[in-house]
Amino acid sequence: MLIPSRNPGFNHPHSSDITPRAAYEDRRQMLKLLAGGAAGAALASWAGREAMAQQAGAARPGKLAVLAGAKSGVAGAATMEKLTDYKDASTYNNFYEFGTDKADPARNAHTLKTTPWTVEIEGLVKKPGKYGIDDLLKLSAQEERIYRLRCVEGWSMVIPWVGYSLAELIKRVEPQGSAKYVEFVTLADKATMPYVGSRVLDWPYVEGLRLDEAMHPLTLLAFGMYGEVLPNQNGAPVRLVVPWKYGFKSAKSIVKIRFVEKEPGTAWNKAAKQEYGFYSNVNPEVDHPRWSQATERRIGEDGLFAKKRKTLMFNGYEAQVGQLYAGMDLKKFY
Ligand SMILES: Nc1nc2c(c(=O)[nH]1)N[C@H]1C(S)=C(S)[C@@H](COP(=O)(O)O)O[C@H]1N2
Ligand SMILES: [Mo]
Repeated sequence: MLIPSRNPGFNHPHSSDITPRAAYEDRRQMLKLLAGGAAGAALASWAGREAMAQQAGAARPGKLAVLAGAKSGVAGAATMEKLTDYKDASTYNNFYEFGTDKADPARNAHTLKTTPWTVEIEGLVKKPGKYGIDDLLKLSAQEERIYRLRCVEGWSMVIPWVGYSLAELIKRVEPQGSAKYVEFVTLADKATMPYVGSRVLDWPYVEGLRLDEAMHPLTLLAFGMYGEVLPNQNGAPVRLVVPWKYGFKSAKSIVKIRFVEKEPGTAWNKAAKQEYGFYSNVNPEVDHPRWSQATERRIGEDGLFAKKRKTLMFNGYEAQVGQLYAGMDLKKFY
């Protein structure tokens, strides 16, 4: 099994180095040394992904300059899982502002204007304010972290995200004692987002976390993936990645982070309350009302007719996040 570390305390699955191209070279070196077994398979996948990345080269958005010199870490167990090809991760997306088909965001999101960009911090904090995207990028050292993203629809990917723990930002703005939840508001711009205004969802797309979930070190404020800035369709210039929750909790293209006392409404909960709860932890034991959540299909690896792989409790991050839900009835708080 490949799941995160059993270490006491906390240990992210992040990469051994971060300078974009060099990181991949380093990892390939490391994996060569380990060649054979799982490491051999992983090496093959890295090589394959690199080849794919080269083919897709023209469409790539460019390097995340701020990554150079970012702090290094230790490769976690999750890095042994095959990475999803960049091409799949950037062409099979959910970003309803740009359409409801998986191919729509890659086709349509070129209109998203990511500069200038500001993220407003408001609500129950001692230091509210506006952060330009560059200041936000520099607020803390960037890391590469390889996280699974598991969509409620039953597919998953493994993506090397780049960013830092949201907790770094939260500590900076000093939540007041009354702040219990964090609400994430994303861009809703009719001029550049063709589906904003359509009736599929109530716009803007909003999401929320309990303050302790938002503060958990696994919760990533992401600016890049595969060592480069996020493609628009993946939520440029800044998004959340909450790896133990269904993909829809990972809000894209965030413009506001608001600290509140009461549980905030969320886009999918408003759209279909019985189907999508506030918590939305990945849980193979709690079915979606219309389908099972026990298995998943890994994009790019598991063909449509292949046997599906088992979905793991909290998407495999139970050792790290299980404690957040101790004593809660997860069927009730789905
Ligand atoms: N603003 C916004 N964020 C969003 C969505 C969306 O439609 N709008 N879709 C969510 C869903 S359902 C998933 S599965 C993930 C997909 O992220 P990815 O395209 O980078 O894989 O983004 C989430 N964040
Ligand atoms: Mo999703």
